[in-house]
Amino acid sequence: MSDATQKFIPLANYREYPPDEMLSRARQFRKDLQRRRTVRHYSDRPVKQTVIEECIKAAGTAPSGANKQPWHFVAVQDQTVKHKIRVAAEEEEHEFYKRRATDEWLEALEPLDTGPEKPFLDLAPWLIAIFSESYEMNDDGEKMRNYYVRESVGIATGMLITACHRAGLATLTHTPSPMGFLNKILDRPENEKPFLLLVVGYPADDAKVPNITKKSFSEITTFI
Ligand code: IYR
Repeated sequence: MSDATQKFIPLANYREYPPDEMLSRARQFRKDLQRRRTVRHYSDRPVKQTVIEECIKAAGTAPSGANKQPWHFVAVQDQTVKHKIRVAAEEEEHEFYKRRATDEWLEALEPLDTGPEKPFLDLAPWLIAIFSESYEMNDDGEKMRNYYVRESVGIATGMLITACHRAGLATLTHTPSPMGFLNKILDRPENEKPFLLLVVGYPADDAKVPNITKKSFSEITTFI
């Protein structure tokens, strides 16, 4: 057990694998992640809260600037709250598709076939709203700023998506813009800014995904 009065403690839980096992684990994990697709067609089949809890706990292990852990996750399964989120998101999305988006942006989205209607916000069993905290209040009521907030919350979100995938759940990183309505609906304080809305659940039986590919390894990598 760690003693909270000690400044440093031994690195107790690190595990080394023999080189061939290291490679096979890396390869296996890569192959498993390569199966992940962003899903927009969901089933309404329920998913146990304990699974969502485990995935959020996994996300909470993420590294963060000065270990400030500047994130908060609101996991919503309540139908009424999900519907409120849908209505507010669709309002913003109608504006986005009708007015805010540039032609270039709409052209970039064309392969995804997205639009202002977001039925998955009602259908999917879980919506996880991820908030980033640019500052926190200390016990004296002073603002204490956080550091590398977007990087930290981005890493935690990546880990959350990965945890959901490993559990056999599909996700959609949804970013209605602006997302201020999430503070109101979910009653979050002023220091929390919505980062994104993660839709989580089983894919619909007839779920389809866009016929798009990832960049090649050589395009994304340079070894020196
Ligand atoms: N937020 C809108 C538009 C949208 C934008 C990007 I960049 C995407 O990768 C996908 C969608 C929507 O959710 O439809």
